[in-house]
Amino acid sequence: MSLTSILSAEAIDNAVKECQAPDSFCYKKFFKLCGLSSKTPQEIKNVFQILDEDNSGYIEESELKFFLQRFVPSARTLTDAEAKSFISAADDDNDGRIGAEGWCLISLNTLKSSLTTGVSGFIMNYTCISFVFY
Ligand SMILES: [Ca+2]
Ligand SMILES: [Ca+2]
Repeated sequence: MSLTSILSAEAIDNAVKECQAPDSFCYKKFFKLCGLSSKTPQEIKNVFQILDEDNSGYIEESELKFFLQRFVPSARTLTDAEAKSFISAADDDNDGRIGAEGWCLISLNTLKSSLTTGVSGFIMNYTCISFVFY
């Protein structure tokens, strides 16, 4: 499975172009532009598994540095500050790496903030958490 089988190549290009300048990366903006925040929990989980290159079950800082390059090989690496703030946004259990649950939550929270009611966001989160745990 590749990222372009889940997300459109055009949307990925746009998302990567938006954060070409060092320290301009914002995961919320990126997830929205590349279309990840409107994907199903299953697809979001698939993206997580692609990004977890060594199949450790976590996205570590060393993998996150190359986050943009996983989407577009010619993209830049994330700066230390970007990688750290990305991790801290998704690191709900403070172990310094992103687990599937944290990944799902930040992906769907991006969507929730763009909905007019919080109800569907809650249902989406609930579905996602159930999916991760069961
Ligand atoms: Ca990993
Ligand atoms: Ca964590």
